[in-house]
Amino acid sequence: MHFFRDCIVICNIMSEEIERKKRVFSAVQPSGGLTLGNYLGALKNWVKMQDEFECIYALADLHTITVRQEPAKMRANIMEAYALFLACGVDPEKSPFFIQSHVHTHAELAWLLNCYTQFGELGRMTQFKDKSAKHADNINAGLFTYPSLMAADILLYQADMVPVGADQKQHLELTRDIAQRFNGIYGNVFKIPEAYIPKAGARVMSLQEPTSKMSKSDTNVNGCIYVLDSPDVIIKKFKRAVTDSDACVRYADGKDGINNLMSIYSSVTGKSFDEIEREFDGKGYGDFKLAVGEAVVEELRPIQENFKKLSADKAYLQQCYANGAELALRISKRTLDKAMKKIGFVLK
Ligand code: ATP
Ligand code: LTN
Repeated sequence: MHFFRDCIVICNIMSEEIERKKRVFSAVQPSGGLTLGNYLGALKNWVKMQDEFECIYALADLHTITVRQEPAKMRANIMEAYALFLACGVDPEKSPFFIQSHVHTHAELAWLLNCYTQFGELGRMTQFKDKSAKHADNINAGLFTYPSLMAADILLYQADMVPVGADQKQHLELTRDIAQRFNGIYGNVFKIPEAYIPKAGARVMSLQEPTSKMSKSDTNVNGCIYVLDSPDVIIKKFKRAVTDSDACVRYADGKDGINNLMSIYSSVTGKSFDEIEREFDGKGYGDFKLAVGEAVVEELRPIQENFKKLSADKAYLQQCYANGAELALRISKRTLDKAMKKIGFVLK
């Protein structure tokens, strides 16, 4: 008798636990060389969120072909990114982690959403404007409709929260607008997701040009730290980081280089800006830059070691992404079917 009562209590607790957990979805493009910006702005949070939330993560490989890719390099980038994300702590046992092109519902819902997204809205996206300026010879329709595919990624999973760096906020807002428009016509089909933008690491800036974000497409290699850079290279890049003539480690307007280094140090060590200012009181920029470099090396060391082991085990990686895709398809197909039915398609 007690046994059955206990079972019911446990089941109730478990179902409350399942109901209470919010769902998180995020994706990153495997477009080569994960940067410290990607890691601190996105990935580190992915890992942290896994215990508190029900997380689903993806490599957005379909998004990468908005910019011309070399086939062999593209394949290598996808495999490297998959292993690297696991090495950073994405746990496929806790969070389905899949490759976007393996789950056909993404491209399908993206087409549907394209028909509920306005030309004017897409034209206002700053990423579109930036990327079309950068790739003036290839301003393709995919680059323009990129945000509808991103909206499909998110809305398929009825995600409550989407952890991204600050540069993706505008795309998230458009996703919400598209979802609200669709729901306004057809009833409650999509959950309206919230952006989750971490304070520390939200926008890691280039070490050479601290007014623009650290980016793998940066032409100055010293501006960008890669997660797989060797310790020597990392220290060298930090030593060369642009600062100012004030020679005082404090967070203030106009000190973009130092502000950026303080943000990086804070997000890696967990120290507040006040603590950092006290730690380097009376010390020069040379000491500070070295300390930031060393802290970053220590943060990345275990990741690099894990990466080496994981990338040698192709069978394991394959099993992880196949399982991830199977689960993702099961969840996303329900949303796609619901949306298609509401629009008026005849389902098989
Ligand atoms: P590109 O250099 O081509 O613009 P990217 O480095 O921005 O690419 P994305 O795939 O667009 O790479 O970004 C992956 C994730 O990393 C996103 O969540 C994005 O917000 C975050 N991110 C990218 N760069 C930074 C940065 N400098 N600081 C903080 N977060 C970043
Ligand atoms: N557009 C994003 C990558 C991305 C994404 C997503 C992020 C594709 N689909 C869904 C969050 C949710 C980028 O360029 N960083």
